Amino acid sequence: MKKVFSIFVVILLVIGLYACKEEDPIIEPIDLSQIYPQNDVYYEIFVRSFADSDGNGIGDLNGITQNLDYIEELGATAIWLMPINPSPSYHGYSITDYYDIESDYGTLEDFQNLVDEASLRNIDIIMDLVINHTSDQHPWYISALNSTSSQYRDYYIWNNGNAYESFVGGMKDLNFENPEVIAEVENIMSFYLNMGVHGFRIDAAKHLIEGNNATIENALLIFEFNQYMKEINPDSFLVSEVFDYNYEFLTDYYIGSDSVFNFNVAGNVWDKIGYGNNRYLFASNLKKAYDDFRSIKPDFVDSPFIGNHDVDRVASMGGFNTYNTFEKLSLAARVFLTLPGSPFIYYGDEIGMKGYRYEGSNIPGYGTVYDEYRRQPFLWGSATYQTTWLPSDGSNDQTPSLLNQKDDQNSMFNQYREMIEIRKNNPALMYGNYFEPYVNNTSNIQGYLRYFMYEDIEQAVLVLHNLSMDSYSVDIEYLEILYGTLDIPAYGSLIVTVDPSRIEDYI
Ligand SMILES: [Ca+2]
Ligand SMILES: [Ca+2]
Repeated sequence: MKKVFSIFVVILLVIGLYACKEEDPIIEPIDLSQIYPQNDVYYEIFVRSFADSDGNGIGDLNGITQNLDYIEELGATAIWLMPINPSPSYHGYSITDYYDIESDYGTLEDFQNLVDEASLRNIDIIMDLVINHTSDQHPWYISALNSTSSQYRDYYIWNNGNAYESFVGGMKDLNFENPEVIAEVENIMSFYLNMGVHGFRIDAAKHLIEGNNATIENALLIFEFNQYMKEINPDSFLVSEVFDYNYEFLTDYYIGSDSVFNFNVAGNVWDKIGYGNNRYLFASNLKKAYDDFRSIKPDFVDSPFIGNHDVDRVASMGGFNTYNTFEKLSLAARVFLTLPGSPFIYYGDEIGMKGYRYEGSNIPGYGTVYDEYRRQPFLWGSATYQTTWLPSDGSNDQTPSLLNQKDDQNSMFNQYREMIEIRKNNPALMYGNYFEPYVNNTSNIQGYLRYFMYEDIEQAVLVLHNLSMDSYSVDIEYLEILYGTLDIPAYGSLIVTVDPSRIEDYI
């Protein structure tokens, strides 16, 4: 009897489920962010300078966790954390332990908490993977230096008793001819992927292996690392840092990388928008690079940026720092936030912070500095999270703080926020890598068409930028204005949707 009753209940449940389905057909909207997990809007954070949670003046991981609200408000969907492992250097690019957290920044528990809290908000975290070299304080190196019979001796590259270094400052290159070194890197990757990290930025990718065939050998080494990553998480993301402004040196890295930082975009923005040189080449120069990447990897995910920790702040660069600074910076932001890929915003650029490199200057109360002032404390405008580890050099005395910018609709912060929102709301901007220069490009107006199709989602967006000091009126057929007006002011932009069946008219 009990069994018969159970079967009866099951039959009723099945009928009920079918009835529900027929009465109430639920069509789930397509979540493209799930289909394209490598497309994000990144926020690059130098932890020491971002947010201090415990009042010692040094930024830390809990400071980031406590400010995920801010990162969400800006609109970023992912974070790149500059190195967080223990290191004797202030910047962290010389690691002494790949499996622990720099004590200034917190603990592994704090890091797990950050990853978990970010994940609850659908914010991905990628880490700097600094594997070209270790610190000369790393136990591997100390052991290798002290004994030629050390099990770690072959982790490094020896020449007349000296370990090879690509960079100065106590950074000793690892030996990628040694399979044990490769296994160590894979261990590090799996350790953090298992904590929930979304992926890695491969630091100094072009230096991993040196020599005549370096490019192809590095690309293949990264391919091997990426294969390993994808076995753990198929949606993970690997972006290579190949510090070169010539796109031809970036392309081969698409053999193994999901993405490569597009130094070509940065160089063209600085040159054409900052200095105003050969403006008529802007969109066509970008296209050349995209087409080259596409030849290796048709579904490449680009990583454009206009500033990072290795260059002077864009606000301080020649061309930007002379006249119309605010207008040019806003334009540069609208450009790189409408290009294909996952744009990387360097913390502080969204509030127009300045920053320079000083060659060995002595700063009272700190000591000798080199690139610290490219990585200055974020200007919160309130003491709560302000970091104070680096004395002010006065370069940001005139820069409005975040607090001052939030309520000002025309502030740099709100321009970034608005552009990120437009990007995320328009699949032609956010996804895919379609990019074709606008048919009527001139020296003053540089535009491009972005197009995207997935199942029944299809969109075409025309983006026009006025690179000149004069206003410019355009007469175009469009469906909807997403940003700006047909009278494009000096250094302004116009972003419109157009009929996707007629894109040939615009390119
Ligand atoms: Ca702190
Ligand atoms: Ca190397």
